[in-house]
Amino acid sequence: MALAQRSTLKNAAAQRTRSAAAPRVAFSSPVVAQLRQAAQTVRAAQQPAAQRNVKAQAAAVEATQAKTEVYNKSQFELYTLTTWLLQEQRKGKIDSELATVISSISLACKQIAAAVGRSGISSLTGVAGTGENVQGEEQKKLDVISNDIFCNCLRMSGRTGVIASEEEATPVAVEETDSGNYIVVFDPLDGSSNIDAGISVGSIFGIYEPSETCMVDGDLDQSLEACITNVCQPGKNLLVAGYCLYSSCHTMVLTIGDGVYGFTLDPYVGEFVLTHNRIQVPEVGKIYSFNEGNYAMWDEPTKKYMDSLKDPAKWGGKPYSARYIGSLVGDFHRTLLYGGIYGYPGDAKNKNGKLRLLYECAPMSFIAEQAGGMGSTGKERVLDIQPTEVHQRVPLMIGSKKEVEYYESFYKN
Ligand code: AFP
Repeated sequence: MALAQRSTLKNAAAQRTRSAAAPRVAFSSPVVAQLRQAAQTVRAAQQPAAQRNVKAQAAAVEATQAKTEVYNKSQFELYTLTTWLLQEQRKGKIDSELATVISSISLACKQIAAAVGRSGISSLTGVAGTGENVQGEEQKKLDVISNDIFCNCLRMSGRTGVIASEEEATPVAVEETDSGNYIVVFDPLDGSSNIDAGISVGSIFGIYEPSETCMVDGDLDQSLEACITNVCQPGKNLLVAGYCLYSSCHTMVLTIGDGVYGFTLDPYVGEFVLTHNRIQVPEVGKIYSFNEGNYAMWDEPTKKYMDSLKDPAKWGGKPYSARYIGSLVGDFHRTLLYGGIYGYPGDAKNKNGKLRLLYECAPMSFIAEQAGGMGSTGKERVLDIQPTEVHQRVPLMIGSKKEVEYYESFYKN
């Protein structure tokens, strides 16, 4: 496909200035004192034996201990996302190309975290003035900025061939010069209606291998169609899925199909650091996260299910607790760590609910399954659904295995 034609496929908005707080390294005083003491005792231990008095000899013993202690504590040892990716590469679980794509996404998330953190100060709150996106939702300034950041990082990685974003009407082919193999689907800033109140938001992404080439020389329509075919893959084909939660701390949760790992952004070092090793969602959890404002529009099985959760007689006097942020990444992250269920069912107005299959439900379901949980529409496994369109919506019930099964049971009876 000609370069000019490829360029017409892309629809990224103009790049905007970003500013980030300059990271500062700060050591707490007890740590400094400990290091000084260790250095003194090491110096004492290095003196020739004859010059040492009894006190110095005691210090020598202490020095060995102090050295060992400082080392064993490993208080300055950081197991970063980069280190983790290198280890997984060494184990043969991913190749360097895929590691590069994940790294470029982590860079995008760091940039978005900085933009979100400073949004109130840098006048990044409010609507973009670009009108509605393809979903019919008004774009916030940070929606546009986050989409730009994601597109730029992926393009510059040189390993991405096609990108599909919530904020783009159609999938975008990366220009030939920067193009690579992988297909990346993403929602750059989910929950952005929360942003002006400083409430948690997040980015969600999934990575696929192309199912066929997107390069159809000279024919723009055919190229676009090939891009759509490539992007419309069932979630069970995902190689990688993840999200980044921008909140009181910024956490990237990731699966490459072998367990789920969480990395928290260390603001002083500027790196995601491994903090959650092999996350397992509890099998049960008495927290539900649904927008109950839609209750009257739900179907009978969903209403009966919801009524049952609130019936104290059914649960030994203590019904389920409700928690709902209205930000999928935040609600899902809590569900993953504490257990329970997040649900966005279909209703009389929107029979497939609100959430998008490709870049919300499928990646989150892959993560849930990898953590021992489930992702279902209530009637079928989300990862088995073959998408028919890029922005397709499906109902989503996700979280603890037993809780999702309990929801499904209302459709079976
Ligand atoms: P926004 O990005 O427009 O805030 O939508 C967020 C979202 O897609 C998802 O993050 C929430 O779980 C869901 O919508 C909340 O929808 P309701 O406002 O209808 O509860």
